[in-house]
Amino acid sequence: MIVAEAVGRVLAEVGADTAFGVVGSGNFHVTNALVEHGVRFVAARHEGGAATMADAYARMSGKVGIVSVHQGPGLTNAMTGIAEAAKSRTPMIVLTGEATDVRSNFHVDQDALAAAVGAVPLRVTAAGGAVEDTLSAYRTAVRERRTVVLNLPLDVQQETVPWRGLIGESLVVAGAVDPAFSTPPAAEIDALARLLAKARRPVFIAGRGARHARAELEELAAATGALLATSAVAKGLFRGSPWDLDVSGGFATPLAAELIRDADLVVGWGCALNMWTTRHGRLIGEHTTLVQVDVDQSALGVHRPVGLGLVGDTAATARTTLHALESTAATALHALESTGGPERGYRSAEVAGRIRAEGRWQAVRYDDEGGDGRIDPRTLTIGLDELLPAERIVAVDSGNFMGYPAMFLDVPDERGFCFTQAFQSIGLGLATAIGAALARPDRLPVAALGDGGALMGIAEFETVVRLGLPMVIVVYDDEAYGAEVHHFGPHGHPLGTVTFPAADFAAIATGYGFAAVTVTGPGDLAGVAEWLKGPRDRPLLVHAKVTRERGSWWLEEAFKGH
Ligand SMILES: Cc1ncc(C[n+]2csc(CCOP(=O)(O)OP(=O)(O)O)c2C)c(N)n1
Ligand SMILES: [Mg+2]
Repeated sequence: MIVAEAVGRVLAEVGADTAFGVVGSGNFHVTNALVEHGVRFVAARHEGGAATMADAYARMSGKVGIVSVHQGPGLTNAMTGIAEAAKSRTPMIVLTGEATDVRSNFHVDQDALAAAVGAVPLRVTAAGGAVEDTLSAYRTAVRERRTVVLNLPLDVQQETVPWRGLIGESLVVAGAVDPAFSTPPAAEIDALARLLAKARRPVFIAGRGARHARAELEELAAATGALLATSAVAKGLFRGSPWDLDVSGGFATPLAAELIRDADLVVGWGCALNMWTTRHGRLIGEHTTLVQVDVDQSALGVHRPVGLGLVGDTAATARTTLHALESTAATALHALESTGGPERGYRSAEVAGRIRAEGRWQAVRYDDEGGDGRIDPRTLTIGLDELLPAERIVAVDSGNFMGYPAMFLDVPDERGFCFTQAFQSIGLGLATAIGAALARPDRLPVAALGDGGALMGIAEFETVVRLGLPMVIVVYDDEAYGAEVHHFGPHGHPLGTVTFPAADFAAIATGYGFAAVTVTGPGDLAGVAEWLKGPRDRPLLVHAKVTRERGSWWLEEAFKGH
């Protein structure tokens, strides 16, 4: 077989099950090999879409994301999505053809491109090493949680390679010692146990690195009376717990912000504790002890100085800390018991009551500002939250509007929310929803987009229809790059470069084969209810003309970070 086929076959045999891409001559054979060996191939209409779909698929399925692109422009088109995946440490492999002859039109320095955005450039350099090079890419992606660009030089792709099977090599992959299951040294576990035993108002904030650790964190939190919160990328992790404060940071409810600010101990679990999650540090009280647990030593204390930093897997560390607490019964448990039964730590009847009453954004009072053919985005999103089935998977693009769906749409768990915002790019939301939808076909996919992001990613409208996804796309249309309008408008700057004439999204979507509803007031949501009744054989686009007088307050936060 030729090298291109061997590469595809190796990835299929080690467990890749879905690949996303745009096929050209330089990745034709490798893509066909993937398909021949049982991998589902999803054709995107733009490589940027393909990369983000694979990223979202990996995040929501727990499997390695696979992308396949043509050399040169195929790869440059994919770069924004690759940057997002690399920043998010998504295990992903980008298979790309490579023109090594500098006189080729397709030639560009692909290693430099990959390295520039934090991806790992690797290459199949000769037929003899094709299998091992591919396995090495897979290992790097999985074990180090990296996004790998695997260059497939066109001449090497055509060389023949005998297929000897993967017996020895696949064992190497499967038997890999995963650093993710490491625990910190006993002295550090004891230090954390002591802090928890002493704390009166502990709060856990779980991030991306704790999305597999719900059970362990809930047990430790129950034993120590901690309240539970997440960063935006882990939204939904503690859904259903009476102690769930939902997202910490810019999207936090006033109650969550108050309770986190009043904590005497905050433990970040696999969470960067960055400016978003801590509101530039304002959610961390002056006398609060901050602890951070992360698999990556280099992540400790990067955004906030921490009193204690532990290197270890979040689930394993939580489990070991609980054992330490239980086994030092004389000291630690005594302290725990003295806080008294159900009123343990931060878990009082009063706090429970307040979380029940004010713990969700839907319960926070506001004055509806809709009218004159425009709907208040809060009213729109609360209305959708009530209508859409609870089994949903929500993807959110970037922009002024983004907090509304992130705050007012509940999700069933951490695999119900896909937030590709590490690079803060607009235009990734729709592809994110497609990748997420394919990872969780049991859930209704919801893509929340601004008009700017929707038009940037519109190439994938056709993909949604072609794949038959029962998706709801909500366009929060203010006929502008609202983020810029609200940032610069108050200072009297001209806004002609960031405002646009009205676009008829319902007509555009109908042209692609969508069902469409235009929403100018709450009554129009009846059209959404109608579509939900079935048969849902076409996706639905909700064109919401939203109020636009005012910028959102989380946007103010965002611009402080520039
Ligand atoms: C790829 C990219 N280009 C430009 C920006 C700068 N930017 C941030 S928000 C925004 C406006 C987005 O407009 P829209 O999708 O309509 O959302 P809105 O802000 O109006 O709610 C722009 C241009 C960006 N973040 N990413
Ligand atoms: Mg807009």
